[in-house]
Amino acid sequence: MINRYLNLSIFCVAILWSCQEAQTTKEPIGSADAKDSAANCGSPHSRAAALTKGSNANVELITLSNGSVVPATADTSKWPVKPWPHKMVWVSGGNFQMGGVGNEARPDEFPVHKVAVDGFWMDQTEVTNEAFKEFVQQKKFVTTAETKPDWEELKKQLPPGTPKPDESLLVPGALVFVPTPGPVDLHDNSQWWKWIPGVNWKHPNGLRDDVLSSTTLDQHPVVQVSWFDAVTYASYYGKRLPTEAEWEFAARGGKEGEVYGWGNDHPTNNNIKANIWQGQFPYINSQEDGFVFTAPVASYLPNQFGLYDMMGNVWEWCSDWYRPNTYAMEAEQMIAKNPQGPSESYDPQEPFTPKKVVRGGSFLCNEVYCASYRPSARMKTSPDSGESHTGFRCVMSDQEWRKYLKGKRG
Ligand SMILES: [Ca+2]
Ligand SMILES: [Ca+2]
Repeated sequence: MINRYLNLSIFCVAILWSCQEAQTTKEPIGSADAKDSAANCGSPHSRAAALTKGSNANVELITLSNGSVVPATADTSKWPVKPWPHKMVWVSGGNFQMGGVGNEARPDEFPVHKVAVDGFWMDQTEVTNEAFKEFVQQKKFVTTAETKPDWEELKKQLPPGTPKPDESLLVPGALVFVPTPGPVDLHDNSQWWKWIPGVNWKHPNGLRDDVLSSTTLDQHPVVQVSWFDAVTYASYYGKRLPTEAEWEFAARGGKEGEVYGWGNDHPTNNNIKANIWQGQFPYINSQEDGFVFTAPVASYLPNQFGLYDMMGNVWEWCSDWYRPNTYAMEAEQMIAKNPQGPSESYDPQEPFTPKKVVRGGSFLCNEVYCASYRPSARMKTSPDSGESHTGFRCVMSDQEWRKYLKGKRG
């Protein structure tokens, strides 16, 4: 994963792309295939296709009193007493083996170790644009991507001696995925990540998108939100971000020891379980799952806990700092109880940049590039970075829920 500024060369690219963006405001991007795909992004037709393809069909869903839609087989007998928070599900705590399963697991997912988490409420879906819109209007909130970068803060994340870029380049903006015209070296992600001035949650994929003036993207997950934005949103509603232990426990949906959130069967063009990338990354998206970019939340079946899109669609911020050896530290205990992560971040790939954990993969994940649509997959992003494939969802303990409810009732 990348940080807000990747490296200073991105600023030069930003200016170039800004010009291209201005000239092609109404034009799709990338290859011919990607152009068609971009035009279809988020259409009702795609949503229907996604819901009825492959083995997604034939699961009975029921609607609960708090608006949550869960599998009819979900066990709500252990949920706390009503009232339940709106569109959240109760994840009964327990012990589990946390860490990598299967051949796609990476070194930072090991050692597998025993973890215990207490029960908690979790948003059924990623936070939507509609919900974030309401929050922004109520709180008069301004996100990180809408503010001018502060060089004094930025330089702390860069190798000592890095020269300051020209002041004209230090403008609000964010990172956007842009399909490439053809095959590229997959080791260089700056080829498909572009810094675009003016991009933020209101214009998530480029200046042609306008979340505020249209309802088209209302049910899509909010993106281009920094970790700080996500924390502020969560606390406004008496919630918080999940720890990565809570997130992984929830993502497994009770299926311990299985590779994916839905079991062990590999995702294919005929086995559609989540919004990921099909085709040739990052230039041809064959969109068997119905979407090139984000999908409306809950376009695919939930796991057994009633949680949607824990795999794919957008990465989700967690509360923990990232370190590749977090699990080695936790494994020193017989059982790690409600682990909160390390006190400091360290990413050997970018040692000067503190990073928070993100989980679950996104619409960009595919088996060739990252295969992070797995409960155990870990990734990291600097907390000030908004990206077009990163969002979040919130959690709260039952005690936090009762406290919030009491406060609201005054
Ligand atoms: Ca997709
Ligand atoms: Ca997700």
